[in-house]
Amino acid sequence: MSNRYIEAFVEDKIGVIQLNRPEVLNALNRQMVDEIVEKLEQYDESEDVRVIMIKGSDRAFAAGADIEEMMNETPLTMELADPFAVWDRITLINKPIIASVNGVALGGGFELALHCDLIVAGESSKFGFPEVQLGVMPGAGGTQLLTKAIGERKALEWIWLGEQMEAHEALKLGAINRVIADELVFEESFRLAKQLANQAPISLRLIKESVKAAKDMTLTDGMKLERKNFYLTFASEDQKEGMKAFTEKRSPSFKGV
Ligand code: CO8
Repeated sequence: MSNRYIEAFVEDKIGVIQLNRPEVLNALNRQMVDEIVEKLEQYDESEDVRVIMIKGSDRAFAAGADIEEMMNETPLTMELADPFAVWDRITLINKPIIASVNGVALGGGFELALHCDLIVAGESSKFGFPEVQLGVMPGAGGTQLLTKAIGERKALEWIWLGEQMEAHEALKLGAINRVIADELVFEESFRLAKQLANQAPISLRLIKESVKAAKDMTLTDGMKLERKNFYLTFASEDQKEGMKAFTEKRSPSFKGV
């Protein structure tokens, strides 16, 4: 599939996806979501990529689902096409994903950011779920991911009111990771991505699996998974390299095997 609504490039082992539909503030139509998911999967498999970044434009990370595309749907057309099911594939990506947010991240745009592992945002960026004002509700994981991130009370208040929230407020609630001067967001996200790209890739992958599992597992099962994943790291050359480098008082060089 050739990409119409995104641009993509790899630099320093960082796979970047740039949402590119600025005339409608990166409103997410179905093809655009397909393109994003396919590129995420390509990066996840690529040996040239260790960390993935998703960015938008200065005005918008993404202003939500494409309202024009959606407005004439019926329950049956949606049930048959099941357009949001493709989002489940994002939860299967093993590599770290960083959302680099300038401008608005609303509705499906906020959901896309919440599907990322880390969110770095500009100081004037805004987050929210305006769906309630359209007579609908979040549909690509918003009620679940936001609630897991900030708890039921705050999530209900935010989604019920449908209001945009300032980045600093979102940071205080724990919905996002970092707030940066607007003009430095991409640079700082990229720096963070490079920091992660220097870590042992297998450790990053198993840490992601273990931390994500905490949402669904009992403590006992989660502890068991963590233990097994810890043991598994000892199958990697990077474990030998990491510990050897420590004893030799030098920086490790990790290969991802
Ligand atoms: N869909 C389609 N077009 C959009 C969208 C959108 N979500 N957002 C903005 N646009 C278009 C506008 O229609 C406008 O087009 P035109 O120039 O042709 O009139 C252009 O982008 C610029 O927008 P504005 O003129 O409105 O710019 P403002 O700076 O005045 O306002 C806002 C910016 C506040 C972001 C405003 O555009 C807005 O409120 N947008 C809609 C936000 C919204 O309601 N989002 C939720 C959509 S529903 C949803 O996301 C459901 C999620 C379900 C799962 C996700 C699946 C992908």
